[in-house]
Amino acid sequence: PPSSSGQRNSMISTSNTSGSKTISDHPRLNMHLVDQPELRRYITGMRFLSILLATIASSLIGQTAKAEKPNIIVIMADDLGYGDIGCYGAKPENLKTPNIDKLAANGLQFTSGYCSASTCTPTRFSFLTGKYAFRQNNTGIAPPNGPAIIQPGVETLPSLLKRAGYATAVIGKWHLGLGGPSGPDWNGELNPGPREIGFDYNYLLPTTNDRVPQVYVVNHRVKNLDPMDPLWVGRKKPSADHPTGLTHRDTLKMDWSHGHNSTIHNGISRIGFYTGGHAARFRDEDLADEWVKQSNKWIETNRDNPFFLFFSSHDLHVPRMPHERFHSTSGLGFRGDAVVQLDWCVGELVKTLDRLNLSKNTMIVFCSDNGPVGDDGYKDGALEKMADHRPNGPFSGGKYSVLEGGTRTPFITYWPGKITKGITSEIVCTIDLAASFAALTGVKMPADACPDSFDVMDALLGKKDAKGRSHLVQQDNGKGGNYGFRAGKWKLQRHDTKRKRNAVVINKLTNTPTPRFALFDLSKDKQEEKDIASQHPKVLERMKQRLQKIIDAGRSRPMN
Ligand code: NG6
Ligand code: CA
Repeated sequence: PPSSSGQRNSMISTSNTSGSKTISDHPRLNMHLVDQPELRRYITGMRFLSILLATIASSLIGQTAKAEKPNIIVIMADDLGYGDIGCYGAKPENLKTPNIDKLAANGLQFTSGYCSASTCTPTRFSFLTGKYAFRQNNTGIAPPNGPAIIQPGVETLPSLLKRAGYATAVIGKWHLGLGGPSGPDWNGELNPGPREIGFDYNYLLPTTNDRVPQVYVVNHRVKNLDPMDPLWVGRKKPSADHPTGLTHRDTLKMDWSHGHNSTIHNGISRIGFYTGGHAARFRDEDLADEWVKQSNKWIETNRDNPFFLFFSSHDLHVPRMPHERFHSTSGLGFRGDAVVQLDWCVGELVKTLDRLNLSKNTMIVFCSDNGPVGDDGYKDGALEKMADHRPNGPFSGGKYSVLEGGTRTPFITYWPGKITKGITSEIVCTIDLAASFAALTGVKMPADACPDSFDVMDALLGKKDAKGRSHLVQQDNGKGGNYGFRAGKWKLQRHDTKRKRNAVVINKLTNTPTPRFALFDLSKDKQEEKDIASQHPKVLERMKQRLQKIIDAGRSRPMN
């Protein structure tokens, strides 16, 4: 398991801005012996011109020398916990993740790498916009018919990268809504969507696979939709005889445990109802293969561009139904098998980069959208088969919680030859990728863009003495709920709504009452079990105020 202290040894050399003298320093232009007015005007004009040229030249040199344009792949796992990966402490007898471990061994592994929320939609919103999701309505877990959450015109990670000349794509789970205020027009144009906020191409699962419908959205359309069999998606049972997880429970190949008892597809009942679109429907088992296939194709097509691929895996979200060849490959049932499938995907993407000779010019970020969960609505044996596996590693809590396990997740950067290998305890978050990649690629960010995204690129590259963030707000779901606030070793919990410690994760089902504010010292208490607020009233007060200030200010990225 990784040590908590950073251990970086060598420094990465990046090309430096040119310190050469500008042409206005040339001695010949500094003559002062000329008397003739014409010649003087001429010289003054020349001097002005030369200064102008020098300024342009130096700014151009500065930009090209500083900006690097590697290909970028962000692999975001779904519901993957800190302890679910070999290099983060998963025991091999439970789970083997050789491909992800290889990324870490040849890259940089973060022990304080975070996503910004403990559910999917808010983390993804923040990852793309660089803005804390608690600042905006409508950022809680998106329903099947939810409209686009990120509005066209908002600066996003892909829109910034497009300005740097990148080809951009998202392949995989979306869960950020599609269409105008009335929601997606499933049989027509699904607009706005990813293409309106900076992606050139999308190949999506619209929400989550436990929500209807099970169809791919390619650019603005449902793929393979037969107009004679239109797709209908709704919240109410469409007819009295429509089979559901309640009426046809005995036909299910995976039973539900809570919710998830509406329309049945592929032997699994879901959240929400749908009819039609039969030719467009996919099998759960084929999702990962399809996304790898489409990603490989897209990478190959764009091999000569700088490209940005958001590979948005559905593993290990429920329903956990990996391809048959992965069944029983972990010791942990479907949940573990889905991790093995995820690891396979990572291996395939790396293979493609190697095959196309792109590895040395591609930076990969591997991360998760929230912490782990055991039973998330299906009886897939996750809890029963957990044995001594600890999906949240040394932390407590997981998905839905502001405890560390909710947002502290695997976070690995990989760029052969560029990243200083090792393990680091610097704090970084998926919300920082927008500002960090903008800085790397030399794109200037408008002052009001990505208000909570910090440029931590040097820390992501493992540069010597580079610092990550000094503080981070963690949240559970949507606007105004519960917060975690980490600053150094201190962690403040603020419960505005639930007033419960939500640790319904994994082995123990604790949902105990909590005070509105609680304070923990993470250096001694990773589990956040000992509230020391009363011993440290000044720290408590300072932390409360800092958090409130960040909430009120509407931004936390310094103006520059
Ligand atoms: C919850 C679902 C859960 C999961 C989650 C979203 C029920 C009872 N629970 O409402 O199964 O779908 O939403 O997960 O329906 S997330 O990772 O996309 O945020
Ligand atoms: Ca998730």
